[in-house]
Amino acid sequence: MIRYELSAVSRALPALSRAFSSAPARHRDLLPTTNSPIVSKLSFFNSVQGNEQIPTYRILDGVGKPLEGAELPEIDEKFARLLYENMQLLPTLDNVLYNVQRQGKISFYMTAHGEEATIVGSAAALEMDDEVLGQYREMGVLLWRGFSIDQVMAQCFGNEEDTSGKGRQMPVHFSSPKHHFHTISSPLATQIPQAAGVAYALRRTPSRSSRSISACFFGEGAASEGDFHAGLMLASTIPSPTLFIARNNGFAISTPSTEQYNGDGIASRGPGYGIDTIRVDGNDILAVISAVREGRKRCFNQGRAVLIEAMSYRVGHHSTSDDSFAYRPRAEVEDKKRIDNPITRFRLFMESRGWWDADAETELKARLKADVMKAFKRAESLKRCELKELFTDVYGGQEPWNITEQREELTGLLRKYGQIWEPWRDELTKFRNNGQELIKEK
Ligand SMILES: Cc1ncc(C[n+]2csc(CCOP(=O)(O)OP(=O)(O)O)c2C)c(N)n1
Ligand SMILES: [Mg+2]
Repeated sequence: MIRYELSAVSRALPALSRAFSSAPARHRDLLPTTNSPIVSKLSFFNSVQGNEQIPTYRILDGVGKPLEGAELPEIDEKFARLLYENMQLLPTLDNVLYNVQRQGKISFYMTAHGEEATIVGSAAALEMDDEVLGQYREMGVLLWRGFSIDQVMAQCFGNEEDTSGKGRQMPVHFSSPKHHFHTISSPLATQIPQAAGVAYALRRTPSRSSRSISACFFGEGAASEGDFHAGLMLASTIPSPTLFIARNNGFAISTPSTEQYNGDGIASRGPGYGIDTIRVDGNDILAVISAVREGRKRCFNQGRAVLIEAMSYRVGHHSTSDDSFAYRPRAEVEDKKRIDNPITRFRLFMESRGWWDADAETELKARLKADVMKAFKRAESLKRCELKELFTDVYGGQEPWNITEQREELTGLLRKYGQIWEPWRDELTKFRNNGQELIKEK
């Protein structure tokens, strides 16, 4: 389906050895531990593509027109609408929740502005029960799988409907076993070796081995962590069907990607681990779908890891704790928003097929906004979990001594000050049963 660029990197290595083989004094001998051809010409190399950069696979141009010769993934009007609706839902939720954080109603938030095609396209190309290990910007995968707007709100508000963490996780640190979405954890790159382990477990589980892969999302900044190398090493040598999806959005908070590597992005590292690799235009949802579908297939066929580097630009601030205009020009961001907008590109494609028009756009935006506002108002009115939940199921099995000690200390303080000290009295009203179950506990 993907005719040329997909195997570009894997094909580059034979090309390199051909280059060496044309050297004048080539000997046929082999060293004991490698099949590497022996040459007598002193020559260093620093690229997997001769002297060129790894190409970027793309189907749609900047105005949503298919490139000449590009093969479109299988897609009909219904599926296209679903993709578009999911892409539009992300900024709708992001805009509301970003402002809700600014009003002090939630503690933190992270948007996915500019990465909608990478996230929704990947989600759409995976099977619903592929195990997903995300970094933190992948809420769109959950939404694609049926996680509701109410559930998003419950997690961000940490209210009593937050079944994933009972309000004990930071906002956007989602978790949903039902949706095969593993818990997001803040320390960067921890999900990368974990994903290799998950894939290994899948391979060893007969009911899953020929059906599911693990898909691991991470930023190009996280790829600077040692865990990136540990994860790729594991998934390529053990081996295990892990689809690594690097979201290269140009920044790790304020550090531009140019300061994070001296090589050719993240993709150049794949061949070092002997795994099939592709770089894809992360703002082209059709290219992302084709690359992820093919990458997933290769995970099965070869039983080992595949690496995809999706190129985009982080249009939003890193998080609500960041002001990106302190380290990048406002004009650059405005340009990227306009020129390479993943949502606009796909909308233009849909319009060219007669699948979308201005009326559909107006209707969708109004509907999504109304749905998000309704869920926000509802979430805001709900109580938090009963306070005693703070100490339940932190660990499996019997409650360890340190949790018992902390629970008893809080209970004692609440009995003493809970009703007489105003800040605590007010705070307790936000919990279900006003935290009384914990206070009454023996
Ligand atoms: C081990 C570790 N180091 C540093 C941080 C602080 N930190 C949080 S996000 C981030 C940037 C990550 O950038 P990237 O992986 O490119 O993802 P993006 O935010 O661009 O999606 C940093 C440095 C952290 N959470 N964990
Ligand atoms: Mg980044």
